[in-house]
Order: sequence, then C-alpha cells, then structure tokens
Amino acid sequence: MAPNTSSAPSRNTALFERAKKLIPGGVNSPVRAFKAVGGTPRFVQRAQGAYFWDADGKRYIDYIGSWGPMILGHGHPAVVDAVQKAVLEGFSYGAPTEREVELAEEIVKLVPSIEMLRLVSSGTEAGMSAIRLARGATGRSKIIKFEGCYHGHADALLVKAGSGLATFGNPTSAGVPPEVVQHTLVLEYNHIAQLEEAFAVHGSSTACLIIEPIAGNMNFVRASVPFMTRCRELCTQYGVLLVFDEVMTGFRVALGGAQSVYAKSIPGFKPDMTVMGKVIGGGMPLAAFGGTRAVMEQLAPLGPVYQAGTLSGNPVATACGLATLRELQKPGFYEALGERTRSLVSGLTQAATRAGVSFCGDSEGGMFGFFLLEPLPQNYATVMTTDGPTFNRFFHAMLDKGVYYAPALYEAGFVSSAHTAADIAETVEAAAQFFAGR
Ligand code: HOZ
Repeated sequence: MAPNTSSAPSRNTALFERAKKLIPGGVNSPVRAFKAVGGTPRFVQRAQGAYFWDADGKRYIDYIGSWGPMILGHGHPAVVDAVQKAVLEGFSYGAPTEREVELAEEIVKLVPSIEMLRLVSSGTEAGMSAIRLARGATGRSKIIKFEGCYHGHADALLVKAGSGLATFGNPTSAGVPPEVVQHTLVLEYNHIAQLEEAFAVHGSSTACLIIEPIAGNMNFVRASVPFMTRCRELCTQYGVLLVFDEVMTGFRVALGGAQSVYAKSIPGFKPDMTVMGKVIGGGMPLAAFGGTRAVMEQLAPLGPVYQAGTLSGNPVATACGLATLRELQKPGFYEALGERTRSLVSGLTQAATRAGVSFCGDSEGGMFGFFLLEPLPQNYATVMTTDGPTFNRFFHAMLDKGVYYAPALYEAGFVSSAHTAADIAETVEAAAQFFAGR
C-alpha cells in the first residue's frame, strides 16, 4: 500500500473514531490509547523484521515489539514456518500434546530454578496462579510486592502497580475492594531497611514476595544486588517463597532470564518460583509459572490448589514459542542483541549530552529504558519525577520521524535481533535532531 499523503484523511484517525464507538477508549489495552502522550494511536497494518506499517502506510522502527515478545523481530521465517505447520494440524484440542512437553523441557533445561511448570495463556493468568499456589503451598495469606512493579491485573496484585496505572496517575484500580488487597503489602523498591522491617513484623505470615527483578513497568529500574541478596536471605529465613516475575525479562535479558544475571553476582542465587510470558510465546498468547517440584506438586490434579484453562498449552502458541526459543539458543545471540541495545542507549545518551539535555539510560540484553533526568532512578517515586511534557514532545517528534517508542514514560523498550546498526543510527539521528531543536 502506498503511504498516505499529508492532505489525505488519516486512516489511523478514521479507525480510531470507529474503534471508540465500540471498544472502551478505542483500544483493547489501555496504554495503547496514547492517553498519556496525546494524539492518535497508530493502527498497525502489518509488520516485518524491526518495522511495522500503520494504516496510512507509514513505516516505523518498532521499539515495542508487542511489549516484549518479538525478540526475533516480526515474521521470523523459522517461527512463521513452525506456526504455519502447526495451524494445519489443528488450532486447539483441550487435550495434552507432545509439543507442550517439549516446550516445558526446553524451559526447564534453560532456567535451572524451574523444576516443573504449567503453561497458561497470559502473564496476568500466570501471576495470579503463582500467588494462589504460593498461598496454598505455605498456608499463609500475605504477599509482598513493590511499588511500581506490575504483575498483571489480578485484583490482589493491582495495588500501586506501574505500567498503565502509572500512566493514568492512579496507583490502584477502582473495582478492587479493600478486603481483596488487605493481605497485599506494598514496599518501596530497593529499600533494604523497609524490607527488613516488613519481614520482622509480617515474615512468618507471608506466603510470597513477588518482584520484577528488573522492573519494566516503571520504565527500566534494576533491583540492586544488595537488595536482591536481602530479598533472598529474608525469604529463606522466614519460609517465604521468592517469586520472580520474569514476564518481561524471561529470555529477554539473557537466556536464563534476569535470575541468571543476578546469579553472576550472588553465588547460587535462585528464586523459588518464576512467572513467564511474552518471549516464551514468540508473539502468541502463552505464559507459564514454574518452580520447585515441592511447590508445583501442590497444583491440581496432584495437589489441592486449583488452576485450569481451555487454551492452556495451545498447540499453535507452543509451536511459536518453541521455534522462538530454539533461535535464541544459537551461538552469540544474546551477545549481539545486548551489544545492539547498548549502542542504542549510548547513542541516545551521547546525543542528549551534546545538546545539554539531562538524560540517562540502562539496558540488559534486549531490554532498555531511558529517562530525561540523572542519575538512574532506583524506585517508583523517582521515576515519577521525570519531565512528562518533555517526554511527550520527544515521543511525538520520534513518531513523526518514524521511530515508535512506548507511548508512556513508565514502560521499558525492546530491541530485537532484526534491528540493524542502520536502524539504531537512524533512531539516534532522529533523537539528536529533537534534542538540538528542543
Ligand atoms: N501491559 C503492557 C504494558 N506494560 C501493555 C500491553 C499492551 O497494551 O499490549
């Protein structure tokens, strides 16, 4: 399709108007609506490699990649081939398949803390199920989470979460009764003294501590090594299950996920449970939760904790996930991805610095974040001090130049193996023009 000319009516606008009549806010997930940054969401027509084209035929370098799953870029031939073959064999059976066993074997092989796992269809479902299992396995009710960490939209976890809730300046959703979250303790990310106090009071009645080890829903904020070390020590001391939410970071920051990154600094480090999604489905609705055998065997039909799903382990989704995981294991994959991502963050930082703009960024593997402030924030409150209006102008300037970042400053960004050095250079040049003319 030929690109729309500026005088022609925008198909994005027309589609948005049509969508708003039937779908709340015109979108099926809030952040997509551009409410925080203003303007009209781009309706995607098609995507290939590092790019997508909108309904007006304009091309964008895509740094969202479906919010993380598209680590190989769009339409990777090996993945497309696997999905096409799977589709011909049937869409869904509601019965076990060899492919879901293969996917489980692959994940267990690559993530040593996971001895058993269950496949589900979304990160929200995985997080919600992991919490129920942690409570069932420990016989305790309380859970600990951190401000700015988002673990999907299950009621008990929708307290002071980041992502879309942060965008709308509303830390907790309406419709979540106080009684439902009375057992959810929310602590400050990277605050060791507060963590120790909370464990001293509530440790023995707490089922689990759930954490995004590298938080991607308040932009990109790492848990410090000393903080993570204390999380592990206190969980062990009080019999609290340490649950890593690796929906974003799993197979994204390293082949073994963020836990393998922490294991480099904390000898023998392992969480008790892990929640995964995004990359393991390669762009199809697929997620998982897993952990030690002792905990996972509490799950029905073996144990008393109920959990189920009609589309769980879907044969097309598992084909897509398996093909994706096989590509990631090719030699040098993460080295190249990490290098490309670092080159983006350092290019943006240099461009901002040259123009005298306060800027900092960080990345791990194919996940990154940047802030229009310095130094790197360590918690949600600091992230919230970012200059929103300037970010919004930056976002739109980049969009005009064909670079698509997340339409909110509380979201991490993603680079795929399809992004080339030329894509990074084009992006950095676009940013440099904005910083220079700001
Ligand atoms: N929960 C995602 C942001 N962290 C947004 C998902 C979407 O809009 O697709």
